[in-house]
Amino acid sequence: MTEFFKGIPAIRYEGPDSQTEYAFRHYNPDELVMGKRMEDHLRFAVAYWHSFAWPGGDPFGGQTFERPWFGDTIALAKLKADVAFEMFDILGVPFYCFHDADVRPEGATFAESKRHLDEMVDYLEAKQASHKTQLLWGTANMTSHRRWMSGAATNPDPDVYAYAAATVKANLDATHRLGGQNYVLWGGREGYETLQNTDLGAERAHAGRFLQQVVEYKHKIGFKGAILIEPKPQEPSKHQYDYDVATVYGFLKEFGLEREVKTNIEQGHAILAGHSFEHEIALAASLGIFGSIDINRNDYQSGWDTDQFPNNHPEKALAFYEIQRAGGFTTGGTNFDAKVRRQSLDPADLILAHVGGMDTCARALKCAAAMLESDELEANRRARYARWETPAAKAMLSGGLEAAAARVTAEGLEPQPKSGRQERLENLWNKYI
Ligand code: XUL
Ligand code: CO
Repeated sequence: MTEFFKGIPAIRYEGPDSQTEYAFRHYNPDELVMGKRMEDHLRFAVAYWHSFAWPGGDPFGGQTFERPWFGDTIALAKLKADVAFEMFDILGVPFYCFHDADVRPEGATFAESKRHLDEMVDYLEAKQASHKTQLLWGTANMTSHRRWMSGAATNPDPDVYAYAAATVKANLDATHRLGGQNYVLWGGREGYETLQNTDLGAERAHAGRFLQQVVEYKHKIGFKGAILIEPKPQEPSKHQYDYDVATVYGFLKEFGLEREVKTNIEQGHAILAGHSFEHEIALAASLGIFGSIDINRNDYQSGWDTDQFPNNHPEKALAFYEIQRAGGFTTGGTNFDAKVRRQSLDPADLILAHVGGMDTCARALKCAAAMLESDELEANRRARYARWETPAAKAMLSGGLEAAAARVTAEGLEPQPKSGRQERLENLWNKYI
């Protein structure tokens, strides 16, 4: 045991009336929700980067956190892993996620970085063997180092494309070895700062071919997990090619990958794109590309990607409702791609941020499940579209425009508008919150 979380107990479910700070009030892993354990529904994951690698900087100031594992040696990377697994144990989370740069020191060359990654993958493999927590997804950090400043697969320099290929190959191999259930690609620098120096067509073509190569390699090594794209409209780039779910779907179709690649949807990114989180989830589900979620929210006023822990269960219930309507997670899960605020210096802050986030999601899941089980909302939705089940309506979709048009005079159609019942349905929803 390290000293870092000394004195902090393992968190247990104590129910909504618990007066203990270190307790779950809603997250009860074994409780059955719609016939399935809550832990198996939510599939929580801790993000290694924000909890253990982020120093607390913002655009106006640098590091605020002082962690005993900060530094660029393998010994410190192992200490970081020790502390990370201590936190996973305290929280009882089933999963974690990491980028290469979070778990290993950067080397002077690619070969040295790769040696460091291999050594840390050995270490993480041993940790996973002796702990409950397993890998939800792995990924590569192709945004932080200056070599990526003009993009990874979309870089104007083909040598950087090669470096990106080597980096993703190494990380996919590592994820495969650690039994990861997904591999995520988030293209923070796959976009542009100014169109005036950018060949947008070439960059998109390179990104498409790159993704095909990733999928080909996944099949070659027998990786059974899902490949996930994480949409985001901007930040750090002014414009990112994986703007939102709809844009990603068009991109996947263009490169023949819509049956191979799904999405990891982040609430904060949905907000930046001008959508709600539940819209992005519902759209991905309807397109057959829903994979996983990053549950961190943004501040609605600041307009930045603030990566805050969820603390608003009515809002999250809308998201979990769409996830449950879509049949729930398969390989995906609920990742806290969230960081404590830079003034939250204490080890306890890290633990309690996750406790609050897990409780918020658990409460949201229970509301969503109760609403679904009652069928009240779904019955209304079915009734609203019921006339599409009639033969005349179905025939219109298989026939042409003229046949559909002919119905108007042949049947003397004069459609009478009906209430959308929005306020009544919102009141209904509030009954379950
Ligand atoms: C950045 C972001 C990433 C991805 C993984 O906004 O969300 O941390 O989740 O690279
Ligand atoms: Co994310």
